[in-house]
Amino acid sequence: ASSGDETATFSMPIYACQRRTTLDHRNAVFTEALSLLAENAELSQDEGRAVAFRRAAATLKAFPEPLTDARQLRGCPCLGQHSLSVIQDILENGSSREVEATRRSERFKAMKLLTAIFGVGAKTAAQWFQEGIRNLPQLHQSGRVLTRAQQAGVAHYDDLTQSVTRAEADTIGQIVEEAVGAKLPSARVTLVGGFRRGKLSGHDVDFLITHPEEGREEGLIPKVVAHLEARDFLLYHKNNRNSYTEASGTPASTMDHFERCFSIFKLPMPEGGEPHSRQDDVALRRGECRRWRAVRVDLVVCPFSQFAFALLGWTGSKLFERELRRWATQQKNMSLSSHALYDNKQRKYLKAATEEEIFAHLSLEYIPPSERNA
Ligand code: TTP
Ligand code: MN
Ligand code: MN
Ligand code: MN
Repeated sequence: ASSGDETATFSMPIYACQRRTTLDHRNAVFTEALSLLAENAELSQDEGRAVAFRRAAATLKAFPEPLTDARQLRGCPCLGQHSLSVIQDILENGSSREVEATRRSERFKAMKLLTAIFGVGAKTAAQWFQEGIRNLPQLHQSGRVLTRAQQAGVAHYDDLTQSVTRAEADTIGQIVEEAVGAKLPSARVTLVGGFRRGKLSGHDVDFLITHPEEGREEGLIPKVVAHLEARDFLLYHKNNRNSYTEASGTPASTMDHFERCFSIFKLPMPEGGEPHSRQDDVALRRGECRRWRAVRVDLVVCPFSQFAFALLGWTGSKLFERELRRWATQQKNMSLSSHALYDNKQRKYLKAATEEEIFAHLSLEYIPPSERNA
């Protein structure tokens, strides 16, 4: 129906898992502003607000044209009063006062800096901030006792706050494949996380490992870790055993129960390459040859029958995953996790060998990884 003005109303599905969201889009100014507010809410442990801003940002990532007038947004889902006022502010003034004030605030800056330490979450950082700690020297002076993870996080802070390139991810992929192949031939290693969605850089590298004969994958992590350690590829690791059973499985939870390893790799740098970090410069001036950098790596092992669910769950984005679970619960009366899909009405688990089958069980159009960048 004609509405008497030029802005065509176009309809966008409500759930991000119903939409195709590519890495590049037309509204970065708006999505970056809303993402900063989401991040600030996460740092304040206000999950509800964070999700609201993440959903609003995702709506704009999927918006097909540059936004020049708020009226273009009629019919778009997940834009609450707060997000709309931020958008309006940017349209009128080129930036949002709230966003810029947050960006400059002492709390936001310090919380970002502290949570960038591996092993430090919002809760710990808030406590430190409360005690007056704003940066690494102050953390050091405070004499706080750090966990083993945090000690590693501080020691490799410069490297770990520098993004990982696709080339580095591929090099680590070769190292992981060699180690896995040595311990369990014909096991399969799949690059997941942001790099599977086509990102050109990331904060870490994620791998999913499985074996076509179910059961053979059990206990693989400690063996792979020993292999990597013997070759001096690990600066830090923390292994977790598989703790999943169908009975124990609150099936729709965010955390999964796979055998896994959160690690920091010692990645050799190509000879003659540029020194990467300040630590490198210092080492080189001392005459030490320190041609490596620290990189966060997640290794996850799953039983073959859960592979499709684990692949879908570990590919992300985090909002896309959240929306898939919300869709499953609200629209299908099903519970989706990285282990399984349970149909509450039929009271049975629905099997799937591929991601395509999971989307089909959920009555969703298949969305490939490169279009899950919500
Ligand atoms: P991340 O590595 O945190 O995120 P990312 O790879 O999308 O982005 P980045 O480039 O910053 O690394 O998580 C990857 C996926 O793994 C994400 O969809 C959430 C999922 N995941 C789980 O399913 N369970 C977990 O316990 C964790 C830590 C992540
Ligand atoms: Mn952190
Ligand atoms: Mn990742
Ligand atoms: Mn990860």
